[in-house]
Amino acid sequence: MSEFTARYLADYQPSPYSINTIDLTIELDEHATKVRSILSITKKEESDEPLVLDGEHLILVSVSLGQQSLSPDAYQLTEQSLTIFNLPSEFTLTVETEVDPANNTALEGLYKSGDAFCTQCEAEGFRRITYYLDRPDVMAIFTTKVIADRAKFPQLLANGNPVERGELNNNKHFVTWHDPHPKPCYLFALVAGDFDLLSDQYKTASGREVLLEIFVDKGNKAKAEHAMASLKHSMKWDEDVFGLEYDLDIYMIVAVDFFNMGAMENKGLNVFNSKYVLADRESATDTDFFNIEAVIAHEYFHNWTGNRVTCRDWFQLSLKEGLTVFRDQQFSADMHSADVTRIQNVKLLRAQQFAEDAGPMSHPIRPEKVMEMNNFYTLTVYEKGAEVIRMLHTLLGQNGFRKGMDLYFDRFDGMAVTCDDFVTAMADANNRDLTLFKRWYSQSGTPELTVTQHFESASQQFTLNIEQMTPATGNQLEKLALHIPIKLELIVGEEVQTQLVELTNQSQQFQFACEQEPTVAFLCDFSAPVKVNYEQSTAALLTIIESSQNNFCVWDAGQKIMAKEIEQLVLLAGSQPSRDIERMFNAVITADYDAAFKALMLTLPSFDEMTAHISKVDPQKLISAIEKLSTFISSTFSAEFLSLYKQHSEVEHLSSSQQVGSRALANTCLRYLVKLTEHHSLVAQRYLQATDMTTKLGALQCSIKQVNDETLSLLNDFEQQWHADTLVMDKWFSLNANLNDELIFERLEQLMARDDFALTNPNRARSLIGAFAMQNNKYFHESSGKGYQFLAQQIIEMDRINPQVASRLITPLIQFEAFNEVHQSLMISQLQFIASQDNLSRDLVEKLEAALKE
Ligand code: B3K
Ligand code: ZN
Repeated sequence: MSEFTARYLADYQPSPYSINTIDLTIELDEHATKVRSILSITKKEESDEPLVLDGEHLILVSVSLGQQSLSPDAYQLTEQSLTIFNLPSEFTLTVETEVDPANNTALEGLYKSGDAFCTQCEAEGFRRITYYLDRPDVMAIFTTKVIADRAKFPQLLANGNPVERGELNNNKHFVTWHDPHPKPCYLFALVAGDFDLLSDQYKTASGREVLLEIFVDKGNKAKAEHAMASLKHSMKWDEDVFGLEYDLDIYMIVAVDFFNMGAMENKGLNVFNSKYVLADRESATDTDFFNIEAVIAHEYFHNWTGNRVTCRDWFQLSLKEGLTVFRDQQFSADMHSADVTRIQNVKLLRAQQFAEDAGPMSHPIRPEKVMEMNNFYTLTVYEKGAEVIRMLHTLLGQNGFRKGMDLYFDRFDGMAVTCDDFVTAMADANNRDLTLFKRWYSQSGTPELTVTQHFESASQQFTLNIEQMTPATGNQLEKLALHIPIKLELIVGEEVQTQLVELTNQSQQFQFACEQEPTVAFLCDFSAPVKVNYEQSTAALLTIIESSQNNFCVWDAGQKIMAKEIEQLVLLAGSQPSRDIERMFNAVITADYDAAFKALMLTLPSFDEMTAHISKVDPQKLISAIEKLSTFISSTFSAEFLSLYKQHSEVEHLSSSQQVGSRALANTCLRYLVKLTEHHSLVAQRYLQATDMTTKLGALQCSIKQVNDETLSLLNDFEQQWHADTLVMDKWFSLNANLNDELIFERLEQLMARDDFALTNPNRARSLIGAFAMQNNKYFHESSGKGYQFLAQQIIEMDRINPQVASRLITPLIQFEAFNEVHQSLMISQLQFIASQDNLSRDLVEKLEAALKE
């Protein structure tokens, strides 16, 4: 398959050239945009090495050295590069290129989103705009002159501050931007369009005024208010918690509909998927509001962790991403309930990252081998990376962590550095030896802890024996012991002792003085990204639910009871739910929790969380087991659910955060109630009465899982009301993709034939194809293999349009090892079918090779 080569961390070499300044002039045109780039370049030391500039999908118009235009025999041009020989120690190079933004469906480099022009350069998109040293350790000062038609593109934006603007011939105008901070080219951005603008101001702690601007499609200005408030909260939080201020006079965010991922932290000019900017009560859910705040914060926090201090090479991606995810998680925890936020982080990690780490693309948070960099913007680099930072925070404490961050910025501001540099700064600032801890950066796979306990009543000594083992992963067979911080509680009656122990060996014993044998709440706050095997009785788990002071452990104990039940139902055909589940639900339903936490306590582990738990599971058996358990719970507790539901359906009198909790809890109760025919009518009732999107969508989500005559008419009603709102229609497509109905495959075909469906729009494609493959487990894993076949066909088509999106869609197929043999072989045959196609992208080839390597 492979005509593509891999790159290795071990081969890193600094560039022999540095670029001091780059002056860009970009004259925008749909199909023939002209880019002139003037580079001032220095050779770092005397050598004959030629200058090799990266460039792809470019038309080269001219190259000049100083005033001298170079003839084609003075340079070498390939599909990927422009090489120039015999260069002096300092020189100016002018390169003119032409690109075709309107046909750029990969959405990398310069492209069109609707009527606007925008860019996406991370990881290696700048080379689709001009020839350049496209690597993060080459940092230059950028000046960008943008030229475009005045009427069609009244707003012309780039990084930094605007320094000049004026009128030109042919109804064109220009704006020149200057960014005083040297930066790698992946942080370059340009936007041109005709937007509505929401402006505001922020005064920094040191008293500087910063202009804040959010650009959105015409008519959407009011929907940017929440994003603006979130931005101001983020700026304040980073000053308060880390002493970090913003460093330019202007901060701009542009929302576009066509975007490969969530958002991008370009210096001073973030470009966002409109999904993470636009919201109002009628059209966005509570989760949307939460996510917008988190993504706005994430991109803002990158200004220090990513932009001021950046990555030496792309293998170090977690340096900025793990750290910035940790920062945004801490911010969300401070803005909302810390416990609920933490539980949501852990759910995502266990459901998705554990699967990635057990699958064929398993890699350490600092990968060592990469074929296509875009394939490594993963849950491992981001979410597990954030867990690794969190462990440092746990080991060093808040103050120690802050000291380490301060030293990191003192040492490395304005530089491109490595993960190792970061951990060393943490170690030096705290006088700690973190050598062993650094293994987290090079070892892949999810460690498993096996815990046993022993109590000696004569000596009143309690012993915990903890062993660690990381299973071999595709790229690594040998595993070493890791440094693992474990928070735990020893519970004896009313008394709760909190401990932090550090596991550094394969196997270790920890002793505690206790008058009686305690119940252990293990891994409080999920203090390490590990799996735990610890045989605890249901009675012990119920004690934790009752008495632990750590809400993560309270929640996790409930999850363990439910997971055990599901596992029994899967493994023992014909078995029935046990009394344990009744005891647990009794305790939880009557407990005095806040509503958001109660909703989590009442929610069963998901299909994805369970596949990480039961090896080689038959997906259909798993689905039936979850269904059986939830039906049992529904009928056993229907009266309780009904009364909770009623109590939490009236929310007007509550504070806004209480409303969020109540809506979540009412939706959770409704999901149980709808399993009973006598309560079906509640769904339409709730849908019709709802005035906010969380409630409306909650009702529809119940309806599509318990399909009846009403379901399609509710979906039609929703479509009628929202057909003009792109983001809400994405939700509608996802609802359809999740229909629990045998006709789903016909339905998918009909939906894809609609005028408002297009594979060129990533949000829309993900909302249908992605939602089907990742959420509609019953039909995606249908035993005939039809679901896999559907996905494979879409991936092949998508790959010709947008390789990055295709490569993300393939995730559920390559993780076949989680399932039983029948399903595995059906999945593998679809992967082989994809692999047999011609001209596959590097993105897909890398994953197919990993998945099919035997
Ligand atoms: N840094 C970007 C992600 C770029 C992805 C490139 N395929 C967004 C973020 O993590 O903040
Ligand atoms: Zn990021």
